[in-house]
Amino acid sequence: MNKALVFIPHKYRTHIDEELALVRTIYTDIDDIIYVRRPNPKYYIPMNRLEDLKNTESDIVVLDRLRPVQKINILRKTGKEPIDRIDLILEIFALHAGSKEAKLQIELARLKHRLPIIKEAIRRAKLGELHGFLGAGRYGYEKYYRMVKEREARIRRELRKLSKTREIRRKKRIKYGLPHISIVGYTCSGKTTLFNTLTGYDKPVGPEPFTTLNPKTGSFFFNGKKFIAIDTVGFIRDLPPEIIDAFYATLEEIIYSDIIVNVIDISKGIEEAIKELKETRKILLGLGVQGKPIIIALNKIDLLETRDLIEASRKIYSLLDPAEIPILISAKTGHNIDLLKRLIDELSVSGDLNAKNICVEVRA
Ligand SMILES: Nc1nc2c(ncn2[C@@H]2O[C@H](COP(=O)(O)OP(=O)(O)OP(=O)(O)O)[C@@H](O)[C@H]2O)c(=O)[nH]1
Ligand SMILES: [Mg+2]
Repeated sequence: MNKALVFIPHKYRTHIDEELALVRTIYTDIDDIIYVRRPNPKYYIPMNRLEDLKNTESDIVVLDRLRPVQKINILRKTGKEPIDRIDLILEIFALHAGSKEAKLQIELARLKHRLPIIKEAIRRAKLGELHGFLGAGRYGYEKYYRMVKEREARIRRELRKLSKTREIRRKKRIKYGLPHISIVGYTCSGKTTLFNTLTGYDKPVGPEPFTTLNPKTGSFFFNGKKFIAIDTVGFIRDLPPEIIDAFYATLEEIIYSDIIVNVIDISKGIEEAIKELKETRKILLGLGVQGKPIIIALNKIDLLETRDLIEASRKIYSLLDPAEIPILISAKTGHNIDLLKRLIDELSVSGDLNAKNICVEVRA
């Protein structure tokens, strides 16, 4: 049984469940949750808590980015290497990675996250301050550093090869002129469920974050035409840049698609749905997605009462940009999926004008 003692920055207090879901994916138990209002520059963790940590059996989890110097200071003080938010996300990714490419991407992100800590260890060891971390003295660290750099270069070479293969496949698909639909959105919003419903696949779905790490392509027919659907890696708030970099290659599929379906879980309430909308927009913009029609698929409507649904959807519709076209669906029950297909079909031929009329038929 693995337990976590969680330090969480005050800024995450409004969506603590989402952050704790990350912890619960790896740990069976949470020992305690401690809010940190003003992180201590040297240790991050408040000084009055540090002494207790020497005796705890739990892992020290800090749901924030720890600077290398803070990590090493905590290690020196408590004898335990803390896990920060990036370590945690990478751990979850490692659990779910199936394809060779995803595994390499994660290993690369882990190495990149580890390098500054090794550098700091080398610096400290030179000053005679640190012995034994990673089982090494100064020369040991330097050797380890070189090994890590060599491994990093090898992984990059392999990834470049894999990315070329994917590019060739993508070009082939595009050559046949089939419309490409990227299914994007927050983690757990129901992207894979929708992908399965559209394509008839049976890809794993699940309530824990980051079930999907391998982008998957499938096809479906509507109106006698073939469409290509692409399932993608979920987004989260404050997606660490290391991870965006690592998954850029897989998220690239989004940039080359004709239509984007942004799946938003509307069952958790308006506030949450608006947050998901804002976060996903930010990430799409960061990826360079512009000028494409975006379908905002408000998902899991089977979990809401009609009255709440009307209220929530009205509120969200009022926030949408002209390029964002809303539709209410249940990926699980299949409700309005034919309507979604019609919408995709319209958008693929005639832009968004006719498509907008379809959205009037909100709920059959
Ligand atoms: N009630 C209900 N549950 C749904 C619906 N769509 C998805 N779910 C559930 O939501 C959870 C997450 O679904 P996934 O399809 O795995 O979500 P995802 O967006 O692919 O998640 P990641 O791959 O982890 O980013 C699962 O437990 C699904 O069964 C829906 O329309 N209604
Ligand atoms: Mg998924």
